[in-house]
Amino acid sequence: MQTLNIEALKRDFPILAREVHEGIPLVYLDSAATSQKPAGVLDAMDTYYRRYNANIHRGVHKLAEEATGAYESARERISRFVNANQAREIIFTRNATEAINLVAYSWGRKNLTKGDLVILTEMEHHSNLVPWYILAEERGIELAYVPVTPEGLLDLDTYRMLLERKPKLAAFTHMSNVLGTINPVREMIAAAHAAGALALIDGAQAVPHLPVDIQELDADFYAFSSHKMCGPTGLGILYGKERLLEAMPPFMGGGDMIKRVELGRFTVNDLPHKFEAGTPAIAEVIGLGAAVEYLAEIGMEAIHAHERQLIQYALERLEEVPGVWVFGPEASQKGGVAAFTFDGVHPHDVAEILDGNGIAVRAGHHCAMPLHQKFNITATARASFYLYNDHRDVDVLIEGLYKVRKVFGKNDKPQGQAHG
Ligand code: 7TS
Repeated sequence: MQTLNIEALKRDFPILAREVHEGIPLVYLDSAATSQKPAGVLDAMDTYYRRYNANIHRGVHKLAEEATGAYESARERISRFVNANQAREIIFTRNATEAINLVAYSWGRKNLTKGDLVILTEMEHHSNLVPWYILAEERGIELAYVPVTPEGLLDLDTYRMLLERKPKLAAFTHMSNVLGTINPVREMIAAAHAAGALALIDGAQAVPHLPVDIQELDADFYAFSSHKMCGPTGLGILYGKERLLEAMPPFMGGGDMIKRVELGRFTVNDLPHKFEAGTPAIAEVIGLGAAVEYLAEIGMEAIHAHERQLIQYALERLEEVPGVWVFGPEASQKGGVAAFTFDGVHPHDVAEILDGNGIAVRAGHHCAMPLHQKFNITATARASFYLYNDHRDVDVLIEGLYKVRKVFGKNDKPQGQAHG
């Protein structure tokens, strides 16, 4: 496999050339929150607005025809990128959150009743917790959680025990946005199926970073977000198996999702339009089409391999910094995410000092409050990597963390003390 030329890749992303705080080069380590966008994506959206902006599926005029063609061919490309069986199984939503909500509202309300069990995990992002809490309150369904081990892995023995209780659905993340843990989703999906349950996968952190083959995984539902994979904001994707989507009632009503409307009644449109009410994010879909083309050309295997060696290097270097405690498993079991605490310094202060040095990291609970509670902390600072980061970016982060120590008067401690 070819190694990536990161210097050249960085040039694909115009924003990475900018400076912050008057002359400090930007080091962007917040891609788990949102990725930067390559020029090809910006150009694709710009061209749509400049050359063929029109609403889709409605007009017969030239621009409408071009816009519809570009929108639907982007769907085809996105479908191939994750190896869905067919493009009609790819539904466009606003984000991964809405994709999961779509399943909870449409599939959940049709198929779940009082006493039914849904399995979640302790490492979920709020967007794969709260929709199920809402449904539990409304329907009286029961929720159970696969625990996270101290190493930051899912406790699969407990998962198997919970499956013996014949749940209707197991919904879990492919990769944790805090621990970076890459879960054994193929095995977990197979186990769910053997127990008679469906499996919904939150792939918001996986699709941008790993080769994902939805048919090989045999996922029933799979949700992800455009903006974390070099695409624009305002666009999420729900993959669903055709027979499941066909049997589900619409999520929202309005234009495009109908075949015919009379006063007082309507007939539902075919997939995927049945779940895409109203004018969709046309430019964004076209932008994501360009993003997956860009990622596919570089190769997801190469991106994953690059991030794996980068996180390994980052974990080694973070261990050197006294007082830093990184959460999650070892590099071989995780993607490019390092969430950490810093003895005696609040994560927000860590992030602020790093920002002063041009380094963008995130601090807080990262929308995974139950996971932080599990580890008895309220917040972490998080550095997250993508294809455009390199060893130099890690080195700048480490230099920044030594500056944090200095600001907090920790220069005097001998190295190697109290780190995790
Ligand atoms: N699932 C996971 C695993 C995520 O990391 C995120 C966003 C979502 C779902 C929701 O995605 P959205 O596009 O619908 O917002 N995660 C983060 C994060 O870690 N920091 O900011 C957003």
